[in-house]
Amino acid sequence: MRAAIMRNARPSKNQNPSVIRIKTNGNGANSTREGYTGAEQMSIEQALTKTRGGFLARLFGRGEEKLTAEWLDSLEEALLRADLSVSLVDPLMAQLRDLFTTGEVKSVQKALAAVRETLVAALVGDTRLRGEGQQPRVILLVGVNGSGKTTTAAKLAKRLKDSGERPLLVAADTFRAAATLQLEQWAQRVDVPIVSGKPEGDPAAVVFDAVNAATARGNTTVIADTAGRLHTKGQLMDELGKIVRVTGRARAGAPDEVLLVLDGTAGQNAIQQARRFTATAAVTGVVVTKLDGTAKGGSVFAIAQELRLPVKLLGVGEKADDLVPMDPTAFVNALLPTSA
Ligand SMILES: Nc1nc2c(ncn2[C@@H]2O[C@H](COP(=O)(O)OP(=O)(O)O)[C@@H](O)[C@H]2O)c(=O)[nH]1
Ligand SMILES: [Mg+2]
Repeated sequence: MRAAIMRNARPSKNQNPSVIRIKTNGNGANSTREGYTGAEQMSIEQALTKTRGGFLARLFGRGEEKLTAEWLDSLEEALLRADLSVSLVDPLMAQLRDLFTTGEVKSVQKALAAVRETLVAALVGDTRLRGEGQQPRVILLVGVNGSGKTTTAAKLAKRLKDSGERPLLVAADTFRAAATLQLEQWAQRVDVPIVSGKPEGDPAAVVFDAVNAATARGNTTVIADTAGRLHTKGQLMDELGKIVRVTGRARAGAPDEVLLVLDGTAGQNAIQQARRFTATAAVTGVVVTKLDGTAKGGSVFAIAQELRLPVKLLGVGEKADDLVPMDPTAFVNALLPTSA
């Protein structure tokens, strides 16, 4: 009963160790980004190098201050090539061209500030992890094979451990022995305890047992890695629904988060598969991985907009520390730097 009540309460801003807040000077354009650690800031800027370098950087390299119709054309092209969705870019460009025509926006700098503002607003929702204070908090990772679930589970466990939590990993992919082994190796590497299911066992039962184990052992957050499944395979999708239901029997209101892990190199294609997952598993947030390997980092905005879900975490490499929380302003500033 208590858990059910707490689930509806909004987590307090200051209690969440994984909350990253940044200070802005009011217009959002010149954030000091004090909320990110130096390493996180470097990670996100580095990860977006390809997206930025491909097309967006050209917009900054000209030393051009006065806004021109040609500059607006190249802006539009650059945004679309970075895989921002047409549904986001079209109204933004229409508005900018209006402001240009009426003379309200005369400089490149002002135009870019408007772009940044729109992009920050496009990253909808609360990007903090839910379930803070639950005992234990339960996070399920879902998605297709190869999207980065197992790696993300390990990275997230490390982040939480580094922030003073006591995470517990769960290998709920009982279909493939290799999958369990992979997470066990990660668990060892990041030095976090793990509960593994028996081969061919019922994944829902594994998560159920793990939540009970966490309650008994005092683990603060349970992170369950589930089997990769094709969004087109009905049976496996049903099983995901079962995992979610059974988890709720181990702790009322659980899972607190069902994070859909999407491969950032798939760009906007990831949105199609995502829809099947959101229909089945009450997805609460998104992790976009492999941002370091793509020039399509703009798809993060398309994903957030089209799915109306917050992108909460970003995978920026293959190592244990290569996971950063989403901070909309810092993310946008890394994509569209405030100076060349
Ligand atoms: N470059 C890069 N590779 C990643 C990232 N996340 C995962 N990977 C790689 O993607 C591959 C699939 O990851 P895995 O976690 O096994 O995916 P799963 O099948 O969804 O569990 C592995 O080779 C990972 O190292 C990331 O953020 N950046
Ligand atoms: Mg896996």
